[in-house]
Amino acid sequence: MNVYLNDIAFQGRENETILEFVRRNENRDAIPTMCQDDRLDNFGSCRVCSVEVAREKGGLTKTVASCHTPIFEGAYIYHNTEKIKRLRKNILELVLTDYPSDKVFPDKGKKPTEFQKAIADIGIPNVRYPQGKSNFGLQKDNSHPYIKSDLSQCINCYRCVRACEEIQGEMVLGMSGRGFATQIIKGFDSNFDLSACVSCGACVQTCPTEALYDKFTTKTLIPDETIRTTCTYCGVGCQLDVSVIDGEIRGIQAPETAEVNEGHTCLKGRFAFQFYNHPDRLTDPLIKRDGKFEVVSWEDAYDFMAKKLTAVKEAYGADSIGCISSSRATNEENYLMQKMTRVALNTNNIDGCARVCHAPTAYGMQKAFGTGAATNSIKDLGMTDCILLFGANPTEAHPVTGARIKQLFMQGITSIVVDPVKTSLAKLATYHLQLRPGTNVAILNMIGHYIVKEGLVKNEFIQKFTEQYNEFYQHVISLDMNELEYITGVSKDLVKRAAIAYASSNNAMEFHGLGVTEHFQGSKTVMLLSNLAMMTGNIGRPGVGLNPLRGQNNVQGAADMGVQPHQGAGYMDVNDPEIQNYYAQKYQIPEMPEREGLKIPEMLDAAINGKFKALWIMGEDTLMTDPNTMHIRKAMEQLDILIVQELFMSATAEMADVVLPASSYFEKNGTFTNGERRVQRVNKVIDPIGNTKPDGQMIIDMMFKLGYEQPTGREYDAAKILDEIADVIPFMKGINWERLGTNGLQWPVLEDGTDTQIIHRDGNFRRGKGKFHHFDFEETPELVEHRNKYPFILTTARQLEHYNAGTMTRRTDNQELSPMDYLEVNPLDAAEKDIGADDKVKIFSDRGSVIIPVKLTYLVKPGVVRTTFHQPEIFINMLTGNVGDEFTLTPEYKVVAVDFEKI
Ligand SMILES: Nc1nc2c(c(=O)[nH]1)N[C@H]1C(S)=C(S)[C@@H](COP(=O)(O)OP(=O)(O)OC[C@H]3O[C@@H](n4cnc5c(=O)[nH]c(N)nc54)[C@H](O)[C@@H]3O)O[C@H]1N2
Ligand SMILES: Nc1nc2c(c(=O)[nH]1)N[C@H]1C(S)=C(S)[C@@H](COP(=O)(O)OP(=O)(O)OC[C@H]3O[C@@H](n4cnc5c(=O)[nH]c(N)nc54)[C@H](O)[C@@H]3O)O[C@H]1N2
Ligand SMILES: [Mo]
Repeated sequence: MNVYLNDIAFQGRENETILEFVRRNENRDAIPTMCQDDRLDNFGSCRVCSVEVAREKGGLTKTVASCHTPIFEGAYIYHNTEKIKRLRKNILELVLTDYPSDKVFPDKGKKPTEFQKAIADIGIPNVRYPQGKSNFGLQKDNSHPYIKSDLSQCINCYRCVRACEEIQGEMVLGMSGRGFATQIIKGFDSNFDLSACVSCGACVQTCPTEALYDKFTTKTLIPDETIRTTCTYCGVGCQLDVSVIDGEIRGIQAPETAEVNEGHTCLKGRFAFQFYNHPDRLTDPLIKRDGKFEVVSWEDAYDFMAKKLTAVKEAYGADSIGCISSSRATNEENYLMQKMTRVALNTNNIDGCARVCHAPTAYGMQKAFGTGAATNSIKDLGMTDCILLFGANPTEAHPVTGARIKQLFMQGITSIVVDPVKTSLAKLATYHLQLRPGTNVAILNMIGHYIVKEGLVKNEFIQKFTEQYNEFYQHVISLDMNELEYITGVSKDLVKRAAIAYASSNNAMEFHGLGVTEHFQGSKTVMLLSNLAMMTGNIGRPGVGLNPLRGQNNVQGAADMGVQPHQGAGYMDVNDPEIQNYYAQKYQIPEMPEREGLKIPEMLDAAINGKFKALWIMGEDTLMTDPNTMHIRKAMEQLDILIVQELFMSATAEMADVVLPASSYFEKNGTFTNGERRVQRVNKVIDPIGNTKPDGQMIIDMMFKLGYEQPTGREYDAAKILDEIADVIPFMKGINWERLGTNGLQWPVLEDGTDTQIIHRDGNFRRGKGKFHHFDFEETPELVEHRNKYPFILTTARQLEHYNAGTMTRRTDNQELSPMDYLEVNPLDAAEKDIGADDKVKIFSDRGSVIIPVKLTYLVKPGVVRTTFHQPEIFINMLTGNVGDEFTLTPEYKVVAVDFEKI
């Protein structure tokens, strides 16, 4: 398309607006804007971006808002004529009439806001009108710990209102009043604290003035440096721009160029960074002597550990030692940790948090497809027309992905939520199957049955690319729907309609979470979810697939690196002698340990049985987050040595004999792999706090003490270790530090650097053919054994503000936003037990009891109670039990037989 800009011809692009065209061909500042933001729908209200357009050279011109006017063939655009300059000045004059005169220029030492920049670009007009705005000089809203407002600076551009709705999917911000009285409101009020704000900060980031700003005044800082890194919290893997002044972190923004988060992030990524220099940070190595921690030098700590570990190995054998690695740490550190365990401690006893999390996903998907990772990418949400969200709550746990899903739900996409809780997405879904916790296999058998019965299967795909469909077919077709309706508590008619909706969509995407995996039948559920995708041909192309919402920032990476007792780096079977040779050669050692290692619960059981003597934990608060606290405590007490690498004196660190102070992710280099297999750089932002070291450095130091010389040298150098990883793991062959650039690469990455957005494409399953499995529903032993005495089902999950053990988020203002874990109870159950809204209850299971405040809510059905596990004051895992997934031993945190009473 030929389009002329100031009479010079340029090529226009399909669907481009005049603003985009001019900015692309001239520069970003060519046209000033106020109400426009690339991430928002065009609004065209301020008209500062006006330009003149003619149909032919010298023809009559029309003045249009460039942000929402498309280019057309042969258009003649003039964006800086005298007429346009006058118009812009007139508009600006009107806006400035009601804008504080002392905010026209940036404050001393501050960066200009977008509006101040526009004022400078347009030129300051004479203001001829009297002030009219009624909220001038209104009190500032200081009610939210992070987000502040000063509405006298508001220019009514609506960007915050649109960002709240279009980016986050909340409708907290709005405009109220008319004429001069028009003003931003938060919920029904003028303050944030009583609103339903989720604190994502999108409004602050888009606001072109400081009408909305954050506690850290991030927008107007002039940093010494802005360093891009990857968020430390969940598996979405947001990119963050961290501003540093004088070696201190002063604020975080979400870069618009980030492929993963496109200029958005949640309150943890944006605001919850103050933990990094909190006075509670561990700064020196500690050794416990006579029950008390003493500060020691690194050398003394290492010597002590080496001596103890060697003694344990000599007395009880290498397999009496084990390590738990950290999904919070980098790939390079996880790689080193598993390598040290295998080459220097000579055991396969290495495990990680996937054990208590998504291990069934990895296991089940490997069985069905051959690879245990998400098949598609998050951006495929733009290409799907049906979302099945099964046992996941992404608006709390994966907020940026959750916000995208919420947008689609609000736009009316076919949506099915399977969850015992009426989550915020369940409320918006076309179908919400509110099943009894623990009955996933039953409901998936119902869904399978109806799809088969309605003839909605893709026979050609099944014939060509899969095996054992017939056995599955015979199984589901013969099931009794009335019985399963009774078991699940969900009407069979509703299940049928949801099944038909899923199977008759063109492209259906499945997402799942811990509501699937943290169950007795967790791995089986994953295999049945895989069946659904295969039987309807919803796999191997854009907009479909099976997409586990992986939890921790680097849980995918930790497993890739070999943090598993049965598979080494790159998922190769440690029991296979050929594989053992492969690793021995790569690691330059004579031989690898032969026997598959112990999983975390097996290590702990072995400790209680006196066979396991040394545990080394890097970045996991095992005592707080593993199930059945008293059992874990007992196991830890039996150990000869417990080593913990931590940022803080966590509950687990308190139990340790040696505590090694670790540098946080801000203080080191490396990579994290997000839930869509994307390996992204973690860039060091500041120097290590106190006397801390990166985990990778500690491990290299200890490898050396234990007699293994790491070939990349004595320094933890992430780029060099990444090269070693690329040499060992075939699907990471083409990865190196330089190539990762700013948006990372999704594995498999070929030698030439080509990466992969979708795996198992076109029926090419990694394992050859996709495999169907079939199972009967089985009641968990937890309920079979205990429900008579403990008739309620407790299910535990997460909340937006806090992250797992809460060691980090509790040391930020997030604690002010959410100070406590609550037990959510249905009002009918509460009434029966005479429990009121402000009461506390004692809740007990076969393992123990805790005291917890209640919250009455219809979000849970009668008979089910729910809570989170973030606050050590409550320590909810005192109640959880030892039942786990049959194949992976992943604990059943989601079904606990309990009872409770008012105290
Ligand atoms: N804010 C925040 N974000 C986090 C975390 C955090 O602690 N805080 N943790 C991170 C980690 S480690 C992980 S693994 C992810 C987890 O993220 P999610 O998988 O979303 O985790 P949960 O909230 O524990 O559980 C998900 C849902 O499963 C439902 N559920 C419970 N029982 C059943 C059942 O029997 N069937 C079905 N279908 N559903 C059930 C619950 O009601 C809940 O809504 O989040 C990550 N992100
Ligand atoms: N009841 C109940 N319990 C649960 C769950 C549930 O749903 N219900 N979910 C389970 C799940 S899915 C998971 S993944 C686990 C999570 O359990 P954990 O892995 O124990 O949880 P985190 O809080 O992420 O703990 C990681 C620890 O690492 C530290 N840390 C952070 N960064 C670094 C670093 O760079 N280096 C080092 N050395 N340390 C660091 C933090 O201070 C923190 O104490 O909890 C499980 N527990
Ligand atoms: Mo997790």
